[in-house]
Amino acid sequence: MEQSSQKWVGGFPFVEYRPTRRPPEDMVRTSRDFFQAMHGRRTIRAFSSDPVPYEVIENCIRTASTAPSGANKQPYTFCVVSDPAIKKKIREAAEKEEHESYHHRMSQEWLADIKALQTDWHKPFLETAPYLIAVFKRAYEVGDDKSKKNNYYVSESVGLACGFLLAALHHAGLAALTHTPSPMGFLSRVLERPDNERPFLLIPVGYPADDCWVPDQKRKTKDEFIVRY
Ligand code: IYR
Repeated sequence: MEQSSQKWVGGFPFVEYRPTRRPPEDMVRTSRDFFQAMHGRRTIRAFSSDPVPYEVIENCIRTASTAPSGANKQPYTFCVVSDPAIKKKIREAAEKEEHESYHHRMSQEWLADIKALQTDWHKPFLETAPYLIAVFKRAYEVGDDKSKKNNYYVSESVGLACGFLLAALHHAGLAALTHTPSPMGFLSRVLERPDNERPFLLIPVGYPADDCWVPDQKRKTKDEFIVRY
């Protein structure tokens, strides 16, 4: 990306954006290669406890922060947990909620829909994975004078950032799980997050365990989700 000149538009600074145009054949090849690379990503539930350099996690979260967000407010906080005592607390609280969900809260249809994943309320990966990234959406900001300042399209913005994060983690050679123990209020309590933050996703990250198996599931083919006009 090249940044050349600056100018004022309606009283605000603008910078020129002129990324180098690439030949179409180049774009076809690189887009196909990127698709193949991303198509190789799998959600895992069996993690190795091998350590991962913190800088990799930090770089991937910085990539997440490059996603577009409503009014460029970047309405999220990424909490990176490696402390075993905190991971244990998170696991215990998550398993309590998940036990209740699997036994009483989820419908028969829902349970049937996820049967092929062979999940249950046990969540050992919350202690095994070297990092848990707890993503919080910031419903609003609090000004220095304690006034509330709006954020916009918060769920969309945080969802986009999480998509970038998962792509970056995969690109870096790591595996992850998008985990949504429900309800997730315990994350705010364990991590002592402020009132303007709401739990959004819990993402264990690490290498796959030596003996890691994933459901043999197929993705939809392009004609099932692309409509050309
Ligand atoms: N949150 C539960 C159940 C679950 C729900 C869906 I939708 C999934 O795709 C997978 C699991 C759990 O994490 O076990």
